[in-house]
Amino acid sequence: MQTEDIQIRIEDDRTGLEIETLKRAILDNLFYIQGKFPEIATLNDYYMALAYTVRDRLIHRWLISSQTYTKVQPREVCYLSAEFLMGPHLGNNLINLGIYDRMRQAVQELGLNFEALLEQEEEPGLGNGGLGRLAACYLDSMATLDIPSVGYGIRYEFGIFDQDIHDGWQVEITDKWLKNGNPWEIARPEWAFEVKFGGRTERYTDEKGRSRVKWIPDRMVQGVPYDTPILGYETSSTNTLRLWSAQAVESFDFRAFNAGDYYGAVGNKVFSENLSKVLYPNDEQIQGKQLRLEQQYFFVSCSLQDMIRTHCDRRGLPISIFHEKFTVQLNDTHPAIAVAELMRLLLDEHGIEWDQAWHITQSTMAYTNHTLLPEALERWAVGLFGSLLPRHLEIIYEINGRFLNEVRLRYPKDDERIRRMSIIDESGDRYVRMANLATLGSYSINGVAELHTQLLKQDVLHDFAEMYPERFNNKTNGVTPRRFMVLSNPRLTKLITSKIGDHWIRNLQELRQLESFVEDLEFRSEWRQIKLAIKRDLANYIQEQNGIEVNVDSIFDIQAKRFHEYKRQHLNVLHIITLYNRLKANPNLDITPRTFIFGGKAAPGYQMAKLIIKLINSVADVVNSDPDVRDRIKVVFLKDYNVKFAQRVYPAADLSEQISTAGKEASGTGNMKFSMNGALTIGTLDGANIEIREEVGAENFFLFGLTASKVSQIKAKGYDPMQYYIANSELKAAIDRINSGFFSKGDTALFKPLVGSLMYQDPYLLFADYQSYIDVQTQVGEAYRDQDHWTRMSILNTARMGKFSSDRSIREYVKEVWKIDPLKICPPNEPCSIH
Ligand code: B1N
Repeated sequence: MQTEDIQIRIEDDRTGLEIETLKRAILDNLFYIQGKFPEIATLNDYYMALAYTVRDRLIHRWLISSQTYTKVQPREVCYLSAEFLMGPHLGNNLINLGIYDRMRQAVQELGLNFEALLEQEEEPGLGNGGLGRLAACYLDSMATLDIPSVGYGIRYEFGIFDQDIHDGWQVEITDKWLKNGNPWEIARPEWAFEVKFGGRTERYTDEKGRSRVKWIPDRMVQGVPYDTPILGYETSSTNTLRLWSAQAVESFDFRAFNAGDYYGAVGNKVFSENLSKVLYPNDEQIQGKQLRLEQQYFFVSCSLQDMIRTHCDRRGLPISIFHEKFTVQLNDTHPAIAVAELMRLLLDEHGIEWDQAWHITQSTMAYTNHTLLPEALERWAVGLFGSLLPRHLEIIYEINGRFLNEVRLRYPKDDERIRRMSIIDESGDRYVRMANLATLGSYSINGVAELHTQLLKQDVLHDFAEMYPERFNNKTNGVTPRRFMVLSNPRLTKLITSKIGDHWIRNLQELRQLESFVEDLEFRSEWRQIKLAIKRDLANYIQEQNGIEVNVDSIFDIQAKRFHEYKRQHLNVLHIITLYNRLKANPNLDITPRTFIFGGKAAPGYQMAKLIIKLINSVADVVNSDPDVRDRIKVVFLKDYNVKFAQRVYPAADLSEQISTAGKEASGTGNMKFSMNGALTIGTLDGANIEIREEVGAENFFLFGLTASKVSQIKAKGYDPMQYYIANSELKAAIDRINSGFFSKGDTALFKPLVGSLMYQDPYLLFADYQSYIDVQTQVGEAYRDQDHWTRMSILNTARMGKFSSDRSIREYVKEVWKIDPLKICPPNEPCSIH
């Protein structure tokens, strides 16, 4: 059938947007999909019926989009990421469809609780933190900007663990997000691919007399794609998130079975299905586990095979122009094996010569680096790598050999440089350096904030930046205002829209117009009342969750992010203990009341991070029940921080804690979400904080601490935290308080590892930044007393955050990296002459 002949023109219960149609559709889906009648339907049945009602409306746009792509054959971007932290789909899809309020009314007219139905959705937590959530924001912006794109990743059966707190300690619980079914995905078993592992390679001569290589694996797995539609805001463009699920390959199974090896056959099934079982919950500290490399190769191979099939089979285009039609963005080095895999597919499966294959590969890949932390730089032991991917190791050696020859020509007799630039680290046990592979195989390499890109060029990839300066560029991160303002902060959205219209939602720079309302007394009062109402909601949640009563007039001082020593949650704790000590010494001290709120997960194997969580909870127990404190400070640890919960937290903050050691946080994205919602930031000159401060103005930002260059200077000189401890009586008192067992019921051993690390190493310079942090926190407390002035600063933060929309980031990628044209998709049921 000719695609031009297909007309999707239906106006019925699956497409209509009128309230009556929506109501009918929900009941219809309850009946025919859930197989329930209203009297016995559960909340989840209604959620599913509602979700299918929304999905039906997406599918129409999705199929039109995919038909258009098939017809127009545009250049496409494939965003390869081991993590997509999507968060709940329902609310976001309603916003993007433009039917949020209408659907709420439809649901209410059916006698159902709309908020409860939204709450019912299990979030797909297929990511650790910022990196995975960035991928999700970018999918939203690519669809919104009509950029043909696919997100490729892994359909983990278990996402990031749920966090519980027992006796102050983090306890991990398996995340069974699929238990009630996932209405947003469609399995496509007919489009599965096979992925090979292990075995050996063999040389042979093909029919044209050329020497070729064949890979004879010893295991095989099937990747089945599960597709989720990604609709843009106020557009019909609907792209695909395609996640691969691992399954046993039948034929492979049977071979062992026929030979009588029943256990071997079942073993292969177990191996296969383990592949996509669970997300590695470590952010920024790699473990070098074989299963992780298997996961990476699995989804990369499926994704590249999928692109090639679309290109060659579906579109009938020659493989030689693959890079003209596809560009691949590598989300950190997790998918960096794509460089070797595309080479293998081109050389071994398509019989292309090396030079052309390398040209295609290098014109296809682009690499985003997300961290400079040495413990997060991926490297694989050569032995492990070769036993799992023998052919890829050969290809990597060949890439490396040719590359190092070039380096030798360019920098004769510079053996040190050769050693540093080699893809293979040979300084001890041999490792494959994935950052070097990704960099060499890519036409573009970018960092995620100005400072980060600068440090990347100066430090980790210095030699590469010197040799190929034109390939390096910065793309400061951004976040989607649809989820992180419109959906999560409806009150503020309504106020803003009443003043400046709603164009800011797709063009965030228009928030600047709010500046002209800063002098408007009425506006400031409304702004303040909204913040207060949101804080009340969070206070109720805290009461429910933790049984702690908090004062909504106190400063809501929030640090919500993964736990890591470089993020310095324990510096925040030192401030709390300092205030506590002051109150103990002087119970009548007049301080601005504060509620310290923490949220975040620690990697299950990261003992120090877990101990910091325990410390927060221990300090909370003491402070919250000490009559001397008289409610002037409260400490709250909210468990199980995830996207759903984050949406509740950002709008409620007065103060956003962005206090990483300068030079360590590549960008941060929570910093943007807080500030957009009118929180003020207390922060270091790190990551995107620097650019946020530039935008909102130094007078609307609480800056403290050492700069990145000062940090490296101090470290180079030999940093001695003990000197700060001795010289600073308040710092000493805070540390001694922990050491004495005061927060641990007399147990002086409990926090020893933490206190010891600070006193004798302090790798993240908490002691060096302590006094500056305390001083600026004092200024925060004073500033908050002038509510009117604080409100002005809050408004100006929101008004000046336009730069940090992920739409801006994606526009930059489109123009400077991908060079893709937008492609408008016709709205359903409308005559349309775009193509
Ligand atoms: O990526 C975010 C940045 O905003 C953050 O500053 C950065 O810390 C974060 C290994 C990572 N970098 N590296 C990771 C995640 C998982 C994993 O297994 C590393 N996450 C970041 C978005 O650019």
